[in-house]
Amino acid sequence: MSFTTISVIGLGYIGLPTAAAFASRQCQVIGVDVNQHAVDTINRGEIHIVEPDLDIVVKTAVDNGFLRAVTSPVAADAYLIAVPTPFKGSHEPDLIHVKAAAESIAPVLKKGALVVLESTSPVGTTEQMADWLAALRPDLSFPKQAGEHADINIAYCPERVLPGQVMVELIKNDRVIGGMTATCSARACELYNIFLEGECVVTNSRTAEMCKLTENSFRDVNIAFANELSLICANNGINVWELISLANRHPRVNILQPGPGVGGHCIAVDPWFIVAQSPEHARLIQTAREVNDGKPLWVIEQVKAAIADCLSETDRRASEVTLACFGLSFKPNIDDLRESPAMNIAVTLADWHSGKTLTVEPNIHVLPKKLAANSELVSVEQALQQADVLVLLVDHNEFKAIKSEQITQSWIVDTKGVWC
Ligand code: SAJ
Repeated sequence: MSFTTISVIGLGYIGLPTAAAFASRQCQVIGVDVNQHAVDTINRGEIHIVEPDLDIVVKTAVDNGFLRAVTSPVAADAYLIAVPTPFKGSHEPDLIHVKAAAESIAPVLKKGALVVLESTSPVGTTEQMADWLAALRPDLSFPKQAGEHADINIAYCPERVLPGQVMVELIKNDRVIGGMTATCSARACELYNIFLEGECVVTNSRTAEMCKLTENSFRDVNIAFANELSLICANNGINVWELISLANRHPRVNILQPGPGVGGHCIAVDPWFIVAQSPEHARLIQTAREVNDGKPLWVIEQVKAAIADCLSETDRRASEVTLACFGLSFKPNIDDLRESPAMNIAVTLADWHSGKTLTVEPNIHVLPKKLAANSELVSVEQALQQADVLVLLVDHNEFKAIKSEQITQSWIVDTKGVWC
């Protein structure tokens, strides 16, 4: 095997599971992260993120000596870069972490090494990364200059795992491999085939970069279509969930589900990379982003209207009305509150409402700081007993299990179609 030691740069939601997958196949894996806390946690055989089944794979790998974490890179046969690519300013991609990763591995790169970029990236980033490495290591040859005979092989291979199912999808999903040369692709295939049960499908680096952006933009555009329908249906007195289930009976129609907006770190970000590079052509993709980003504001207006209705029908003051928000995470049955539209809606409502605000989130034990001052974390039962107005923001299993006779409230804003 041409890969004895594998280094994974960035030990987050993608890097750590990937490092653990290689280590579980008895490769020597060195994980690198600038976060000392993450490094210490992993070296104890524990994990600093939440992902089903990851803990046991990491523990076994560390206990058996196949995985260790460090804060700065050491020499390896292959490097996988899985660092964040956020956006900055007006939605332009920020490659600062990719650049820092390239700069950190450059001094330890040795002839024959393979460098794979996994981070979601705008088209051309892999070539840019190769240029950064080439500038720092003039003693080595790179694919752009030396083609198939380069000392260093470089490829792009996007991750496409679904949070919550990472340990299964990492192994089973097909991988798109975009090598800078045929040799680069072949070596990247050899690397992933160490643990992959899915297929490696080869293309060039630019197409592979665009493929990742396309997958998430496809989902965003389709969710935007569902969210737009939900606004149109609300105006016309139509239940959008019934409408979608009817339309989806057509053999060539498959509409996704509306919700309070699109959250997470991928689908709400990646389409902007296409827009930033092709603003004049990416009109549908940009509009979809705007539709999805606008949905939380519409939900907030719906809740304000429900409270106004409650006040006029019960002759009470706003301070006497109790509001309950069900769900904070960015999607069902997880505890991840980052980039969550549900969380933003709950915070805005708790700040705005002069009465009592309750929050139900079965996946957490303490409310985040920005909500703790204005809201109280309660159980499903307490919320159903005390609240006048119910707002369903996430379709957690616990909320789906509530029976219709348990709900006595007249004012309900249900963004996921669970109770209506
Ligand atoms: N959502 C809806 N309606 C739907 C489906 C999703 O409103 O019908 C919302 C969710 O509630 C959530 C957001 O969209 O707020 C994103 O959730 P998701 O489950 O669609 O996707 P992520 O962000 O967890 O993971 C996506 C996946 N991409 C695709 O399915 C094309 C995953 O495979 C990628 O690896 C991941 O992005 C990534 O890292 O890029």
